[in-house]
Amino acid sequence: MSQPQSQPMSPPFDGGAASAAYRNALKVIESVEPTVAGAIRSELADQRESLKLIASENYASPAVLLTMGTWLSDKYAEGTIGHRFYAGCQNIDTVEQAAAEHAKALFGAPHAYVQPHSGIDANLVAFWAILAQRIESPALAKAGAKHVNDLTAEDWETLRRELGNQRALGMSLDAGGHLTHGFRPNISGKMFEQSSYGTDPETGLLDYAAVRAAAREFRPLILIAGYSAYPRRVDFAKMREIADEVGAVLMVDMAHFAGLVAGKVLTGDFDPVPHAHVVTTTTHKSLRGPRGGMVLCQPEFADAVDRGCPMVLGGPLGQVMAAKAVALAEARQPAFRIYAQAVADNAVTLAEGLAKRGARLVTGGTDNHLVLIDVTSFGLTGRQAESALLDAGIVTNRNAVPRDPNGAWYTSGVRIGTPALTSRGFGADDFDRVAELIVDVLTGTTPSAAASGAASKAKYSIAEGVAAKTRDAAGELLARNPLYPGLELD
Ligand code: DSN
Repeated sequence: MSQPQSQPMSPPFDGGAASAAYRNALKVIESVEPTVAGAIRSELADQRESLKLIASENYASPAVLLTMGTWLSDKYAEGTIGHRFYAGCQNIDTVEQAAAEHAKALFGAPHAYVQPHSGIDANLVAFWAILAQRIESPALAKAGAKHVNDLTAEDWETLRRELGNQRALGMSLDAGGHLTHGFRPNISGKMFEQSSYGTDPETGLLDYAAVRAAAREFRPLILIAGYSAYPRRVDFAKMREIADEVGAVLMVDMAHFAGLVAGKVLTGDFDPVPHAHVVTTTTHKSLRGPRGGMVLCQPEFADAVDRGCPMVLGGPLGQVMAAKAVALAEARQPAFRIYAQAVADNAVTLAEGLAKRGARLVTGGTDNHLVLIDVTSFGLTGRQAESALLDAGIVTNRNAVPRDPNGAWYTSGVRIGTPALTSRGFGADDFDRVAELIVDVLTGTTPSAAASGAASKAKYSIAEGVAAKTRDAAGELLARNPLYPGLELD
């Protein structure tokens, strides 16, 4: 018998139907590889039993998850809608078109490309599209050639040098920028000469005058905005003004806050879509879709973006594009706006709950979905804090803070976000209690006196009983806000 959905912040689903679907699916998987079936069961139990505060994670709906387990996976479909390198792609065309149309309508974007397999892939597509539109096309026109294969050896050599000699300006990693925004360990840092803008040392906030000064001096081809650990809104109208002033393309990576854009929490100057030339995102974070990426762009970049596969992407994943269509359809429902507002409101409650109990927060608070605690105020490194919280059933991730003395591995911060627990139905009182539990654990944790060298940044001990008491309290919160209520595997 189907059970009513009691999870206010998630799309409604029929618990009985979902239970039957997963029980049968697990039976089929178990008959071939029981280890995998066991891990699938165990992952659901783990997710149900922990306070998931990783800012980049969420819980997709059963409709989204089930869409991925289908034979749309078995089709090759390189190319784009209606222009494939393989025959028989009509159903892939249908799902790709549906996802693209939903994305355009949801975000008010002139063009959407839904093939990227991840955020890194989306950024790579964007980089190459910008290079193609701004560097390659003019070079072809100058040489009177239609295609790169028509260039002389000399013109080809010149073009390759130009493609490899461009500049990108992005937010520095310790200020909350992302590795794929031109940093050396990532391919983007090898493609571009990179420079960074940071945040104000006093306030921790983006300093637009400093961004303008950096852009004027560095003259990048691409000004990259967006972040994965900055707890504030960004004024994209201002970023576009800066880009225009220096003739740069404004690319915004909204992977973290796409759900807040979709849910109209970030609007006007804070909505990147009307201001940026190209916007990239993942689909699985605050947007609550399947694991994957997407590019939105102005019409002038559409042709180049649509060449993402096979330019830098392997064959599109039909089952994931279909799941993106389902998730985007969910995000177009009025309920998603309520969810997105709750994500932002809950982040404020969490920040206030932490701050009033003595935690030091980067920028002093939040106006998006995440909070960054500077755990040196508890005498800990990010690594120690992350591990101690995990011992107590609270899943977070360590993260650098601006000008971090402990570097990117041990770090001085812990990043926490509200999208996942808000999907479970956590409200203001719950998040205030979560703040209390986090502070209890951090206050009860001390660096290990016995450790020396690098180990002194990793080892810690927790006061007797704190982890167990926190687990019990977390268990109560989780029981009040069940994950996928009505979905039973046995
Ligand atoms: N891994 C994502 C995050 O946690 O922010 C971004 O790459």
